[in-house]
Amino acid sequence: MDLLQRLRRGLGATRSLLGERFSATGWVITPETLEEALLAADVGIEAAETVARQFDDARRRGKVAPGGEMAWLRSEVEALLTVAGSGARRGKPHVVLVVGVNGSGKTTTAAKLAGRAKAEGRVAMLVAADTFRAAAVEQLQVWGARLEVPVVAQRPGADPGAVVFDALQAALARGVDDVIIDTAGRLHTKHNLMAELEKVRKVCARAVPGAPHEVLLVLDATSGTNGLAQVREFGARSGVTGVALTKLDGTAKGGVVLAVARELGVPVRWVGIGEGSDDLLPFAPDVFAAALLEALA
Ligand SMILES: Nc1nc2c(ncn2[C@@H]2O[C@H](COP(=O)(O)OP(=O)(O)OP(=O)(O)O)[C@@H](O)[C@H]2O)c(=O)[nH]1
Ligand SMILES: [Mg+2]
Repeated sequence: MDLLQRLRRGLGATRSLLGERFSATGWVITPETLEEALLAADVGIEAAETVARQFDDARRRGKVAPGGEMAWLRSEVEALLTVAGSGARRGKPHVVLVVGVNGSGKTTTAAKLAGRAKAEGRVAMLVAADTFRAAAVEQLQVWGARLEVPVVAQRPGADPGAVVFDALQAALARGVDDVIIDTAGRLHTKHNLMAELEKVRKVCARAVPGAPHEVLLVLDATSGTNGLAQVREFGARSGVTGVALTKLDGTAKGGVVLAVARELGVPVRWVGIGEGSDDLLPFAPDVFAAALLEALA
Protein backbone atom coordinates (compact mmCIF):
# COMPACT_ATOMS: atom_id res chain seq x y z
CA MET A 1 0.00 0.00 0.00
CA ASP A 2 1.29 3.46 -0.75
CA LEU A 3 1.42 6.37 1.66
CA LEU A 4 -1.88 7.88 0.53
CA GLN A 5 -3.76 4.62 0.89
CA ARG A 6 -2.32 3.90 4.32
CA LEU A 7 -3.04 7.40 5.56
CA ARG A 8 -6.57 7.24 4.15
CA ARG A 9 -7.16 4.04 6.05
CA GLY A 10 -5.66 5.57 9.22
CA LEU A 11 -7.97 8.55 8.85
CA GLY A 12 -10.97 6.30 8.27
CA ALA A 13 -12.96 7.47 11.31
CA THR A 14 -12.36 11.15 10.58
CA ARG A 15 -13.23 10.67 6.91
CA SER A 16 -16.49 8.90 7.77
CA LEU A 17 -17.46 11.63 10.17
CA LEU A 18 -16.86 14.35 7.59
CA GLY A 19 -18.65 12.33 4.91
CA GLU A 20 -21.68 11.87 7.18
CA ARG A 21 -21.79 15.55 8.11
CA PHE A 22 -21.63 16.69 4.50
CA SER A 23 -24.11 14.12 3.23
CA ALA A 24 -26.57 15.14 5.98
CA THR A 25 -26.70 18.54 4.27
CA GLY A 26 -27.23 16.87 0.89
CA TRP A 27 -23.70 18.03 0.01
CA VAL A 28 -24.93 21.62 0.01
CA ILE A 29 -21.74 23.20 1.28
CA THR A 30 -22.16 26.61 2.87
CA PRO A 31 -19.74 28.44 5.15
CA GLU A 32 -21.93 27.34 8.07
CA THR A 33 -22.16 23.64 7.20
CA LEU A 34 -18.47 23.63 6.42
CA GLU A 35 -17.54 25.18 9.75
CA GLU A 36 -19.76 22.74 11.64
CA ALA A 37 -18.31 19.69 9.91
CA LEU A 38 -14.76 20.87 10.51
CA LEU A 39 -15.44 21.59 14.18
CA ALA A 40 -16.83 18.07 14.57
CA ALA A 41 -13.53 16.72 13.23
CA ASP A 42 -11.78 18.83 15.90
CA VAL A 43 -9.84 21.18 13.64
CA GLY A 44 -10.22 23.84 16.32
CA ILE A 45 -12.25 27.03 16.32
CA GLU A 46 -9.64 29.23 14.71
CA ALA A 47 -8.97 26.94 11.76
CA ALA A 48 -12.70 26.21 11.25
CA GLU A 49 -13.56 29.91 11.22
CA THR A 50 -10.69 30.72 8.89
CA VAL A 51 -11.72 28.05 6.39
CA ALA A 52 -15.40 29.11 6.53
CA ARG A 53 -14.46 32.76 5.97
CA GLN A 54 -12.13 31.96 3.09
CA PHE A 55 -14.79 29.74 1.57
CA ASP A 56 -17.38 32.52 1.76
CA ASP A 57 -14.93 34.93 0.20
CA ALA A 58 -13.86 32.53 -2.59
CA ARG A 59 -17.49 31.77 -3.41
CA ARG A 60 -18.42 35.44 -3.67
CA ARG A 61 -15.53 36.01 -6.02
CA GLY A 62 -16.66 33.08 -8.17
CA LYS A 63 -13.55 31.06 -7.30
CA VAL A 64 -15.49 27.95 -6.34
CA ALA A 65 -17.03 26.08 -9.27
CA PRO A 66 -20.38 24.39 -8.58
CA GLY A 67 -19.50 20.90 -7.36
CA GLY A 68 -15.93 22.03 -6.82
CA GLU A 69 -16.29 22.65 -3.09
CA MET A 70 -14.32 19.61 -2.01
CA ALA A 71 -11.48 20.38 -4.41
CA TRP A 72 -11.40 23.93 -3.05
CA LEU A 73 -11.42 22.62 0.53
CA ARG A 74 -8.61 20.23 -0.21
CA SER A 75 -6.29 22.94 -1.49
CA GLU A 76 -7.27 25.21 1.41
CA VAL A 77 -6.50 22.48 3.95
CA GLU A 78 -3.19 21.81 2.23
CA ALA A 79 -2.29 25.50 2.43
CA LEU A 80 -3.21 25.68 6.13
CA LEU A 81 -1.10 22.64 6.89
CA THR A 82 1.96 24.10 5.27
CA VAL A 83 3.74 25.69 8.21
CA ALA A 84 6.49 28.12 7.32
CA GLY A 85 10.01 27.48 8.54
CA SER A 86 9.37 23.84 9.16
CA GLY A 87 12.62 22.51 7.75
CA ALA A 88 14.30 20.06 10.11
CA ARG A 89 17.96 20.43 11.06
CA ARG A 90 20.22 17.45 10.56
CA GLY A 91 23.18 16.44 12.68
CA LYS A 92 25.72 13.65 12.96
CA PRO A 93 24.70 11.97 15.09
CA HIS A 94 21.21 13.29 14.53
CA VAL A 95 19.66 13.54 17.98
CA VAL A 96 15.91 13.38 18.48
CA LEU A 97 14.47 13.98 21.94
CA VAL A 98 11.02 12.46 22.27
CA VAL A 99 8.79 14.19 24.85
CA GLY A 100 5.15 14.32 25.90
CA VAL A 101 2.55 13.57 28.54
CA ASN A 102 1.99 10.09 29.97
CA GLY A 103 0.76 7.45 27.59
CA SER A 104 0.80 9.60 24.47
CA GLY A 105 2.88 7.07 22.54
CA LYS A 106 6.46 8.26 23.09
CA THR A 107 8.14 4.90 23.50
CA THR A 108 6.30 3.40 20.54
CA THR A 109 7.09 6.42 18.38
CA ALA A 110 10.76 6.37 19.41
CA ALA A 111 10.94 2.70 18.42
CA LYS A 112 9.16 3.33 15.11
CA LEU A 113 11.63 6.11 14.32
CA ALA A 114 14.57 3.84 15.06
CA GLY A 115 13.05 1.12 12.88
CA ARG A 116 12.64 3.62 10.06
CA ALA A 117 16.20 4.86 10.33
CA LYS A 118 17.46 1.30 10.23
CA ALA A 119 15.28 0.41 7.24
CA GLU A 120 16.75 3.41 5.44
CA GLY A 121 20.26 2.10 6.03
CA ARG A 122 21.28 4.37 8.90
CA VAL A 123 22.85 3.25 12.15
CA ALA A 124 20.33 3.88 14.91
CA MET A 125 20.47 3.91 18.70
CA LEU A 126 17.66 4.07 21.22
CA VAL A 127 18.22 5.70 24.60
CA ALA A 128 16.12 4.82 27.63
CA ALA A 129 15.98 8.16 29.44
CA ASP A 130 12.70 7.18 31.06
CA THR A 131 14.40 5.90 34.19
CA PHE A 132 11.33 6.57 36.26
CA ARG A 133 9.63 3.22 35.69
CA ALA A 134 11.52 -0.08 35.47
CA ALA A 135 8.96 -1.31 32.94
CA ALA A 136 9.74 1.63 30.66
CA VAL A 137 13.33 0.48 30.14
CA GLU A 138 12.15 -3.06 29.49
CA GLN A 139 9.54 -1.88 27.00
CA LEU A 140 12.20 -0.07 24.99
CA GLN A 141 14.53 -3.07 25.21
CA VAL A 142 11.83 -5.33 23.81
CA TRP A 143 11.44 -2.95 20.88
CA GLY A 144 15.21 -2.77 20.43
CA ALA A 145 15.48 -6.57 20.30
CA ARG A 146 12.63 -6.80 17.81
CA LEU A 147 14.08 -4.10 15.56
CA GLU A 148 17.70 -5.13 16.14
CA VAL A 149 18.57 -1.63 17.27
CA PRO A 150 20.86 -1.20 20.30
CA VAL A 151 19.28 0.30 23.41
CA VAL A 152 21.41 2.27 25.87
CA ALA A 153 20.01 2.03 29.37
CA GLN A 154 21.06 2.26 32.99
CA ARG A 155 19.39 1.07 36.15
CA PRO A 156 15.93 2.40 36.93
CA GLY A 157 16.15 5.58 38.96
CA ALA A 158 19.37 6.71 37.27
CA ASP A 159 19.66 10.37 36.36
CA PRO A 160 18.22 10.81 32.84
CA GLY A 161 20.85 13.45 32.09
CA ALA A 162 23.64 11.00 32.90
CA VAL A 163 22.05 8.29 30.76
CA VAL A 164 21.79 10.69 27.83
CA PHE A 165 25.33 12.00 28.21
CA ASP A 166 26.84 8.51 28.29
CA ALA A 167 24.70 7.39 25.36
CA LEU A 168 25.75 10.33 23.22
CA GLN A 169 29.41 9.69 24.00
CA ALA A 170 28.92 6.11 22.89
CA ALA A 171 27.06 7.25 19.77
CA LEU A 172 29.95 9.53 18.82
CA ALA A 173 32.47 6.77 19.40
CA ARG A 174 30.48 4.23 17.37
CA GLY A 175 29.61 6.54 14.48
CA VAL A 176 25.87 6.26 15.07
CA ASP A 177 23.70 8.23 12.60
CA ASP A 178 20.44 8.55 14.50
CA VAL A 179 20.01 8.74 18.28
CA ILE A 180 16.44 8.60 19.51
CA ILE A 181 15.89 9.42 23.16
CA ASP A 182 12.77 8.17 24.92
CA THR A 183 11.81 10.20 27.99
CA ALA A 184 9.39 9.72 30.86
CA GLY A 185 5.82 10.93 30.47
CA ARG A 186 5.26 14.20 32.26
CA LEU A 187 2.47 16.65 32.68
CA HIS A 188 3.33 20.03 31.24
CA THR A 189 2.11 21.56 34.51
CA LYS A 190 4.72 19.80 36.68
CA HIS A 191 7.54 22.27 36.98
CA ASN A 192 10.20 19.97 38.42
CA LEU A 193 9.70 17.45 35.62
CA MET A 194 9.77 20.15 32.97
CA ALA A 195 12.99 21.45 34.52
CA GLU A 196 14.43 17.93 34.26
CA LEU A 197 13.65 17.98 30.55
CA GLU A 198 15.46 21.30 30.16
CA LYS A 199 18.44 19.73 31.84
CA VAL A 200 18.39 16.77 29.44
CA ARG A 201 18.31 19.20 26.55
CA LYS A 202 21.36 21.02 27.86
CA VAL A 203 23.17 17.72 28.34
CA CYS A 204 22.48 16.88 24.68
CA ALA A 205 24.00 20.20 23.57
CA ARG A 206 27.05 19.64 25.78
CA ALA A 207 27.70 16.19 24.32
CA VAL A 208 26.91 16.97 20.68
CA PRO A 209 27.01 20.58 19.45
CA GLY A 210 23.62 21.60 18.04
CA ALA A 211 21.79 18.71 19.68
CA PRO A 212 18.98 17.95 20.10
CA HIS A 213 18.29 18.56 16.44
CA GLU A 214 14.66 17.76 16.98
CA VAL A 215 12.50 17.96 20.11
CA LEU A 216 9.57 15.85 19.07
CA LEU A 217 6.37 16.28 21.05
CA VAL A 218 4.22 13.18 20.91
CA LEU A 219 0.56 14.13 20.98
CA ASP A 220 -2.30 11.66 21.29
CA ALA A 221 -4.81 12.58 18.57
CA THR A 222 -7.67 11.07 20.56
CA SER A 223 -7.41 14.00 22.98
CA GLY A 224 -8.13 16.31 20.03
CA THR A 225 -7.86 20.03 20.59
CA ASN A 226 -7.65 19.37 24.34
CA GLY A 227 -4.04 18.49 23.64
CA LEU A 228 -3.16 21.93 22.35
CA ALA A 229 -2.29 23.29 25.77
CA GLN A 230 0.37 20.58 25.99
CA VAL A 231 1.93 21.74 22.77
CA ARG A 232 2.01 25.33 24.00
CA GLU A 233 3.56 24.46 27.36
CA PHE A 234 6.05 21.93 26.05
CA GLY A 235 6.89 24.35 23.29
CA ALA A 236 7.66 27.13 25.70
CA ARG A 237 9.55 24.98 28.20
CA SER A 238 11.40 22.48 26.07
CA GLY A 239 11.68 24.07 22.64
CA VAL A 240 9.50 21.64 20.70
CA THR A 241 10.46 21.69 17.01
CA GLY A 242 7.97 19.17 15.70
CA VAL A 243 4.95 17.07 16.58
CA ALA A 244 4.21 13.40 16.12
CA LEU A 245 0.46 12.89 16.22
CA THR A 246 -0.30 9.35 17.35
CA LYS A 247 -3.39 7.13 17.42
CA LEU A 248 -5.00 8.82 14.43
CA ASP A 249 -6.34 5.38 13.59
CA GLY A 250 -8.54 5.33 16.67
CA THR A 251 -10.25 8.69 16.43
CA ALA A 252 -12.50 10.92 14.36
CA LYS A 253 -10.53 13.88 15.69
CA GLY A 254 -7.97 13.78 12.88
CA GLY A 255 -8.72 17.43 12.17
CA VAL A 256 -6.55 18.31 15.15
CA VAL A 257 -3.64 18.31 12.70
CA LEU A 258 -5.01 21.60 11.38
CA ALA A 259 -5.30 23.08 14.84
CA VAL A 260 -1.69 22.20 15.62
CA ALA A 261 -0.44 23.77 12.40
CA ARG A 262 -2.74 26.78 12.51
CA GLU A 263 -2.86 27.75 16.16
CA LEU A 264 0.63 26.79 17.19
CA GLY A 265 2.78 27.04 14.12
CA VAL A 266 4.61 23.84 15.03
CA PRO A 267 4.97 21.48 12.09
CA VAL A 268 3.53 18.00 12.34
CA ARG A 269 6.33 15.69 11.25
CA TRP A 270 4.80 12.24 11.74
CA VAL A 271 1.45 10.61 12.17
CA GLY A 272 0.93 7.32 13.99
CA ILE A 273 -1.73 5.05 12.53
CA GLY A 274 -1.26 1.86 14.54
CA GLU A 275 0.81 -0.06 17.06
CA GLY A 276 3.13 -1.80 14.60
CA SER A 277 6.70 -0.74 13.90
CA ASP A 278 5.89 0.60 10.44
CA ASP A 279 2.70 2.39 11.48
CA LEU A 280 4.38 5.79 11.49
CA LEU A 281 4.00 7.90 8.37
CA PRO A 282 5.90 11.03 7.43
CA PHE A 283 3.56 13.99 7.32
CA ALA A 284 3.07 15.82 4.03
CA PRO A 285 0.34 18.50 3.73
CA ASP A 286 -0.72 17.49 0.20
CA VAL A 287 -0.97 13.80 1.02
CA PHE A 288 -2.80 14.49 4.26
CA ALA A 289 -5.34 16.81 2.58
CA ALA A 290 -5.92 14.22 -0.14
CA ALA A 291 -6.23 11.35 2.33
CA LEU A 292 -8.74 13.30 4.37
CA LEU A 293 -10.94 14.69 1.62
CA GLU A 294 -10.37 12.97 -1.71
CA ALA A 295 -13.35 10.96 -2.96
CA LEU A 296 -15.21 11.62 0.27
CA ALA A 297 -18.68 11.48 -1.27
N1 LIG B 1 -3.66 2.54 17.73
C1 LIG B 1 -2.51 3.14 18.02
N2 LIG B 1 -1.93 2.91 19.21
C2 LIG B 1 -0.77 3.52 19.49
C3 LIG B 1 -0.14 4.41 18.57
N3 LIG B 1 0.99 4.87 19.14
C4 LIG B 1 1.07 4.30 20.36
N4 LIG B 1 0.02 3.48 20.59
C5 LIG B 1 -0.30 2.68 21.79
O1 LIG B 1 -0.48 3.55 22.88
C6 LIG B 1 -0.07 2.89 24.09
C7 LIG B 1 0.92 3.80 24.84
O2 LIG B 1 2.10 3.89 24.07
P1 LIG B 1 3.54 4.16 24.69
O3 LIG B 1 4.47 4.27 23.54
O4 LIG B 1 3.86 3.19 25.74
O5 LIG B 1 3.27 5.59 25.34
P2 LIG B 1 4.29 6.46 26.21
O6 LIG B 1 4.02 7.88 25.86
O7 LIG B 1 5.66 5.97 26.05
O8 LIG B 1 3.76 6.16 27.68
P3 LIG B 1 4.51 6.53 29.08
O9 LIG B 1 5.93 6.15 28.93
O10 LIG B 1 3.78 5.72 30.09
O11 LIG B 1 4.31 8.01 29.28
C8 LIG B 1 0.52 1.57 23.69
O12 LIG B 1 -0.45 0.58 23.87
C9 LIG B 1 0.82 1.76 22.20
O13 LIG B 1 0.80 0.56 21.48
C10 LIG B 1 -0.81 4.65 17.30
O14 LIG B 1 -0.37 5.42 16.44
N5 LIG B 1 -1.97 3.98 17.10
MG1 LIG C 1 7.08 5.40 27.43
